[in-house]
Amino acid sequence: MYALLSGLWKYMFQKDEYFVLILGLDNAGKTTYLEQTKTKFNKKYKAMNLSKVTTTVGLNIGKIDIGSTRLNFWDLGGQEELQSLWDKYYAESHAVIYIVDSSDRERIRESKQAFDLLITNEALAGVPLLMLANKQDLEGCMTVGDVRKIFRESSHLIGHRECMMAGVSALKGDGVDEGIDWLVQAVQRNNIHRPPTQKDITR
Ligand code: G3D
Ligand code: MG
Repeated sequence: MYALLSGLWKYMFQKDEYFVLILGLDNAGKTTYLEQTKTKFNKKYKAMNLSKVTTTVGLNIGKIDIGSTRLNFWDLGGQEELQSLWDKYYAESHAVIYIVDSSDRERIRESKQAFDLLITNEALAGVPLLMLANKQDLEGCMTVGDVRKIFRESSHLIGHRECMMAGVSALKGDGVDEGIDWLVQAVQRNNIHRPPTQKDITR
């Protein structure tokens, strides 16, 4: 009886909380992606005008609830001088979303370098990785296949983590739901290695 009641209590008032880092170069679309995700998954969230998103200097945070799972997002500034702050968050994170600007051929190598640095960091070992080739709405941008080809060179560094690459348009919202659905399942599958924290929900 106790087990049943405590199970019900947990179902109703507790959530499994996961922390998700949103990383990528500045201008990749991280903040737009976070805003779009909050808009899609939080019924009550009053969407900001996505064209008014400004450069992130510190940290943007956001959360969404999917069933009894809560995802907390940390959208960190991507400018070179801010990238050195990324690893302060690695140990506490359960997943990484890495965003690439598919329309920026000039900086794709720079993006791959930043990516290589983060996935070889020990503190992120085994953490699921969602890679997003963003701005797919722009004509003439690199396709998901193009971006995949470049990042495939890093496949030996990715190791034994779950990894998915998908095309999205953070601005239009295309592909956002599918990625988040995958991520929720991936962090749950990785529960043994990175257990969630339990959070009492008061609202
Ligand atoms: P960041 O947080 O990674 O630095 P932002 O990136 O979210 O601030 O976005 C940088 C610029 O890219 C913004 O344009 C934003 O509107 C644009 N952007 C983000 N995602 C998309 C997308 O999917 N498609 C298109 N076409 N543009 C996108 P501005 O002009 O405000 O600098
Ligand atoms: Mg930003």
